[in-house]
Amino acid sequence: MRATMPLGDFLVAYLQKLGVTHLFGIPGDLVLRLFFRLAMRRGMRIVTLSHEPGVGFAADGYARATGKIGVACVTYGAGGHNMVNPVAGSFAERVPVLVVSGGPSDDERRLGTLIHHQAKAIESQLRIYREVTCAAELLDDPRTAAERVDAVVRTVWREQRPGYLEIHRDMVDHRVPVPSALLGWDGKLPFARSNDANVAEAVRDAAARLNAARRPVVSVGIETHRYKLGREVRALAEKIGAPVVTTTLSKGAFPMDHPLYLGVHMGTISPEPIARRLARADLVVNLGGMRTDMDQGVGEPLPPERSVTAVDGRVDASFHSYRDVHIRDFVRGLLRARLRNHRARVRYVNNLPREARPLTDRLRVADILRELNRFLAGRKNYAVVAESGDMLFGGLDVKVDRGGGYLAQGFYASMGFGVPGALGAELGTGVRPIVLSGDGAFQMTGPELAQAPRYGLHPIVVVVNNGGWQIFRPVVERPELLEVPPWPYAALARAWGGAGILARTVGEFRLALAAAARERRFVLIESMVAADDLSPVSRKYIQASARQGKRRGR
Ligand SMILES: Cc1ncc(C[n+]2csc(CCOP(=O)(O)OP(=O)(O)O)c2C)c(N)n1
Ligand SMILES: [Mg+2]
Repeated sequence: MRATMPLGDFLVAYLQKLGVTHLFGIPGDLVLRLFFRLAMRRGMRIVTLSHEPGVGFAADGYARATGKIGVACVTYGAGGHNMVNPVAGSFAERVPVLVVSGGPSDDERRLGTLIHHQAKAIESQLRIYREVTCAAELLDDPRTAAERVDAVVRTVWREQRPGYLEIHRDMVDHRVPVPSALLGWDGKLPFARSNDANVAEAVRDAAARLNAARRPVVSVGIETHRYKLGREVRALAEKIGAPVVTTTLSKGAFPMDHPLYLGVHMGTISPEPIARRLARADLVVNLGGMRTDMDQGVGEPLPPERSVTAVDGRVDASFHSYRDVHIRDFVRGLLRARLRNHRARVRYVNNLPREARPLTDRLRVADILRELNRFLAGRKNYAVVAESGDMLFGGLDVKVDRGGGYLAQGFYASMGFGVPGALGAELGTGVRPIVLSGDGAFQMTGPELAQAPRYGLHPIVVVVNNGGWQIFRPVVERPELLEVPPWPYAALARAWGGAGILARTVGEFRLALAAAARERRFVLIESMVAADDLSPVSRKYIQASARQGKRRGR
């Protein structure tokens, strides 16, 4: 970085300092100059996909998997508006994504006519993004532009939420002064600081409750993953010696092969042994889990007197609240505290029927999950990405050993995340993803798979073909409204430059996975199941949600 530089060059240099290796985007005339500035830099690759939702999900998947900021560059209006949904998902699930959008120049705006891609006002897009980001700026003043880039990115990092920068096309080559603090900057960004006295008191309070408890449970939430506390949380759980659960959103934030790991807790719709263990718990220590209806299984929240919750920069212990206590300082404080080890005996809850069915039997959802577990057991270097729909819940029964990673939109639950999210994750980490997707979700963004060969990516995509949006089948009166057209998924994969395999039986699915492991290209396994075959958790969830809807509707 130099004391003054063109804004476009500054942005690239800044992102490189942060260690960003890939940018995701689709160009347009209002962002063209910036786009090519970003793409010209050595050491930074620009990855183009077919549709902006794919771009947003890929940047999000990259950020989730690498722990770095995911950057998406789009054109103004048509492009920016197209990407609102993935960014809203990043906001809801605390993913640090930076959206960079182009826009019309000052001269164009002075013409007094509407400008192509504009919706209501030129500022509309900025206003929309303000709603789904933690910081959003239109960089229209060269004097402060660099400072504001830095401020937005620092907020993104501190809050682990998306940010937005709008750079109109006449600003890209404008020389801007670079704040002197950035000239010798090492590229590191700080997380939020806590109030030390509050931390000490929160830790004392929580430690006393933990030591007095007889059957505590530790719930590991998504903030621990975003704030890079994996090692510390593991050490803390071992020090407490209590069973550990995750939520749908944080699955993968605690190693699934750890002896203290019980499984995913979803309130009343959890698998029986997990629901029972939580019901019996006299204290639940929630480390970084947002309170969402998904985690409570469409049920009642945990009674405060039986919980300690550290999330969003505060700790609530029963009815006491401690402000300015960041999860990092809280976990580290507890690690230093004197804590009793409860020596709980924990058995990972496996919900799937253990017995493999005859290989010639027609494939069912449970077989897909069990065969996948069989495939993954002991293997390294596979990550699992679960799409919304039945697989969001079915995926909860998949066990990824050896820290392979697990990604899903476990709370915002937008369909379409799976394939592009996996492409972004693989680009960032090199770990081969296995995507679990319904046919409906695949019809939204699955065709981004055609991009995989260009980037040397080789995900394995399991498309569960049940003919429609079948998760709703148990609760609708007219199932024909849930149908989607029958795409030739396996044939499409072959046409797009990958391998396509059709699996109708248990044995065919097992062979397909084995073949996929040997294949260097991407692989799509079209897995035929009956329209009324759902994972047991989905069935419970959709029925509980429908009951909730009826109660509220009264
Ligand atoms: C973008 C988006 N639109 C709509 C929904 C509502 N929705 C949730 S699951 C689902 C159907 C999923 O169908 P499919 O992908 O085929 O999975 P299945 O449950 O049939 O296995 C829909 C429409 C959503 N979650 N996201
Ligand atoms: Mg389906």
